[in-house]
Amino acid sequence: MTKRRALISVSNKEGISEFAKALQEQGIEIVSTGGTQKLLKEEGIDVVGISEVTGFPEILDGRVKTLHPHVHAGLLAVRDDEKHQEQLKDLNIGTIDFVVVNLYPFKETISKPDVTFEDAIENIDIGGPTMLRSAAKNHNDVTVVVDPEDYEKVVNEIQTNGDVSESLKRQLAAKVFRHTAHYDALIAQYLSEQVQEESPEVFTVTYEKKQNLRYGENPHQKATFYQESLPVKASIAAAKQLNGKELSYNNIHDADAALSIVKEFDKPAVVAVKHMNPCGVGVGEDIEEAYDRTYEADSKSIFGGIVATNREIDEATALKMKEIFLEIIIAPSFTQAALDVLTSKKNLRLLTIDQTDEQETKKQLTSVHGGLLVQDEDTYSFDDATISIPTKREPTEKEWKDLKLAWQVVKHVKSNAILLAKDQMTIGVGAGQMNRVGAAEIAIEQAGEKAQGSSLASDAFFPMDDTVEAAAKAGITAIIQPGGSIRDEDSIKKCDEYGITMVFTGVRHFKH
Ligand code: 93A
Repeated sequence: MTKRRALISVSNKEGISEFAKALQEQGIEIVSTGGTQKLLKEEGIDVVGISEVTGFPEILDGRVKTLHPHVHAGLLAVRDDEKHQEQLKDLNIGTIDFVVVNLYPFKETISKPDVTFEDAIENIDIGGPTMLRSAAKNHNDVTVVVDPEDYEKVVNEIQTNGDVSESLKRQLAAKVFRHTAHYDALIAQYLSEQVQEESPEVFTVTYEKKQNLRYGENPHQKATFYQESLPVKASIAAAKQLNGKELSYNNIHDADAALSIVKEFDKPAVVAVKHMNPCGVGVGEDIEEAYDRTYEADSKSIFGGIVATNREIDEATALKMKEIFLEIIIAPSFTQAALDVLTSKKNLRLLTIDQTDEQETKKQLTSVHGGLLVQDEDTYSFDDATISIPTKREPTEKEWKDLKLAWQVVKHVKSNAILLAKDQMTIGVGAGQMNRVGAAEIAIEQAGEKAQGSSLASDAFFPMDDTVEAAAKAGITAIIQPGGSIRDEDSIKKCDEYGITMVFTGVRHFKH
């Protein structure tokens, strides 16, 4: 039997010497490319240079080193196919039984803040994926290892059984195609961004596992959290957990929602979220005042909620937060004194998320059975250019402040959504109703007495004037909504009748 051969060509050289030594001890001959060969030789391993195999030098600054029939025929030949074996013999090509390859660090390169386009391009590995693919296609006869984590497994099987089992070979091949697909998807993403390709003919995205989750939305559903390969700093995927139990599926989803809302505000703001909807939002001169308002907004629903803020949490606020049961607190940072207070609750999850990131418009992905919906994120908040006031009365300064807050938050409430705000906090939220006036009734009922003198936001236009009627009865004095219904005139008339001021935004915020 001819000596088995392993071709080793790695960028990440971690653990490679030990692995090569172990293969050599099993009587396997090692073949390597320049850098890998040099390192293995220094470690005292006998290595045949790739040029000896191909009969060709490494050329074009290493762009062509393994792209040769002596390599690829050696990988792709089917061992029990007589014709294949005859051809190899005629051409004096030897088989390669192991391929150990990991690729030029493309992701690491494009992650560098000062990366040049040329540098990115140079780090697109061509020869490596080609070998990986050849070997993985022929995994019946070839063992292919792309992940240093698998070295030990492979060595163990060879030491125990003399060879690698069929099942491990197949697992390794599947891993290779996942790996090369991921690698190519990153390149596709990078280049598409460079040329600003919108809505391409195929949509390539790729994610990496962040963590296994205990379960999904419910305990009988399996779940995993995958993060973008280059996660945005100001995202739940980039959160640092300082305290508390591991995050659950619902925690991650809700925390993401809370973060989106709090990012709407420049002034100190605190948001409480329950089941993907805000139950309280407060804005203040400092975090403590903002928290007081958030709590007062709905002191019942905040129980068990997810709270996010855009300011450092201080001791005074922490002491108040500690009083009630919260699932998660998210902030850019905590003072040491605040941490001392909050970490006394062992299970309370504390997350820091850097919120200073410049955010470009991100794509939002929603899976449907059999497909994927892709849209730009709804980043629109307030634009004087599209705003008009069709009623006789204009909002007062105080009404403007509450209208703006209501409009910034209603966008994040499941449609149909009606939200009431007063004194820089939400006081009533009607979420996810199948008719608009139904959502208004819920918000008004929740606000109770507080509805008097409050402002109302609606995520979409009023199909008829019944919401204005309900608002007037509750003592609401200002309304903000997109406008654009064929019955707008009815609503305007009704507003004027009751002295309500109404703002048309010209933009709607459905959220399904
Ligand atoms: O430049 S390449 O695309 N052309 C090739 O023919 C080739 N063969 C192996 N890159 C190629 N490789 C890559 O070189 C491997 O995937 C590995 O990442 C790296 C190892 O090079 P060295 O052994 O010289 O450090």
